[in-house]
Amino acid sequence: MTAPRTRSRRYIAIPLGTAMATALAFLPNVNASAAPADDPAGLAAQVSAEATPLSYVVNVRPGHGPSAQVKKAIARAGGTVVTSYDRIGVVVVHSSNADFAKTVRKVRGVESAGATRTAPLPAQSTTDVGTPKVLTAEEIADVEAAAGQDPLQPLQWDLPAIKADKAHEKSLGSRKVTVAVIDTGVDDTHPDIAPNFDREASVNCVSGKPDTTDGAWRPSAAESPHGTHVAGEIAAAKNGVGITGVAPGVKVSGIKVSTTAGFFYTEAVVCGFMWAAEHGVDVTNNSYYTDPWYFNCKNDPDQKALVEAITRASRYAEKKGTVNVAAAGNENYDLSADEITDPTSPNDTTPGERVIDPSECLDIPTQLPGVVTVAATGAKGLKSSFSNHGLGVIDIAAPGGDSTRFQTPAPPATSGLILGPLPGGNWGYMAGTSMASPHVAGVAALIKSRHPHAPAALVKALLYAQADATPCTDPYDIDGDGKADAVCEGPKNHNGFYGWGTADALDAVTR
Ligand SMILES: [Ca+2]
Ligand SMILES: [Ca+2]
Ligand SMILES: [Ca+2]
Repeated sequence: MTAPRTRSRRYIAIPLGTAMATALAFLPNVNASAAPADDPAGLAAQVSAEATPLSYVVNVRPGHGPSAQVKKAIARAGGTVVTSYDRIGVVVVHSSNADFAKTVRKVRGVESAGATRTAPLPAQSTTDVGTPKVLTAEEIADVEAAAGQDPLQPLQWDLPAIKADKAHEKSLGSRKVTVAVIDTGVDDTHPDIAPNFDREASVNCVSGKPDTTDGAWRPSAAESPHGTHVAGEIAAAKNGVGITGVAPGVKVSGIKVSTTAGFFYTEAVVCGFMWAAEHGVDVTNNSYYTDPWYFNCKNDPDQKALVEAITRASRYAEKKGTVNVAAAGNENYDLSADEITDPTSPNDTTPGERVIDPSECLDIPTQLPGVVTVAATGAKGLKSSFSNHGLGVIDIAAPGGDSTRFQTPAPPATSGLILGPLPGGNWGYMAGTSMASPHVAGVAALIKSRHPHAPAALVKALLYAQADATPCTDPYDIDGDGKADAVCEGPKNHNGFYGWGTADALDAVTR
């Protein structure tokens, strides 16, 4: 069973009623083939359509695009330019030359260059999707909504957890605010999403170059429901149908960046941030990490180039006024530790175990400067068992759900996971920091609605100042076996589990 990137994706999807261990086993069964064919004659580029090229980012000086000399060097090294983001100096290139990156790094004007994947471009298989359990008609009929609630709102314990229910009595957010979901695609035909969908700000960025074909932002039936769930958590309409999002009056768009097999590659993510920046997006939600490396180490020339490309793109978006919000990850890692053992990378070919220093090797985009890093909480308001943490890394916390056994919600809610829309007009539960990040993106959208001229830095400052201080949980023994499962460091109003605190939707609409 696989979910596009759901597994290690900070956004694991936990099927309804399933234990954590199963959810964490939600891996893409990637049957990637071996490395690109040997090319001793260096001729593969000339027949590149038939070869098995890799994709690269080549970073040059921002502002003018690659010089004629760099362009020539890229071609001479067997590269074909897919697209070029001149303002940030990031060029997306395909090449079948195994030495492509090494060769162009030596060219004057190239600041860094690296392969964005370890599996050849066409080689990934379609994997089956770990679809969360869909709520049945019977389960839906069993829910008794109060006056003024959407039918499934009684199951949404996550809304009162951030005072979103109270906030909605004051404001649902502004139609002038758009949150872009950079993810697996969004099903805008879903009745909870259609009323708030922003087509102008939606696109397919999977190749690294925007594909504006109508509907290209949607997931296919074989692809993950992840992005649709995330979009609904942010902005499901308050319309008498299904659930209510955190900011049900704002608009939401879909920027599809993952391959059918569920990989989020660097060139697609760069395209996503640039699209958001150029299309008036106020907030981006990023519930993923860029594949194939969980951590990108700056002392590796390939990974260094990936960090550089996405740093430039996310910074560019922030300068244009976009607040970038990202999930902290689902491995219960302490991201402020001296070292972490990562057994999962690269995840598109054969992973090897490596010990990394998280101050040198970044989980991107969540650890990039300026990005809002979100940890997950469960129905008891405690850090989710799986949520990554770390003093100085986590900025804020919000509901992402947890095993119902660990954190049981108060009735009438029945599941400790997060309810959201699924493609095909359905609703179901998922959990992960993937689900926490959209709650913060929704609160940021409410702040932006109230302060329409606020630059990104001010929206973030308000987000953190309004968050409800949440002291460390100490000891943290979430499974109750008598042994601590994580250690929280820092004071009440800024610590490694909850950052500045738990997001507050009511303050967002009243202050
Ligand atoms: Ca609704
Ligand atoms: Ca507050
Ligand atoms: Ca324990």
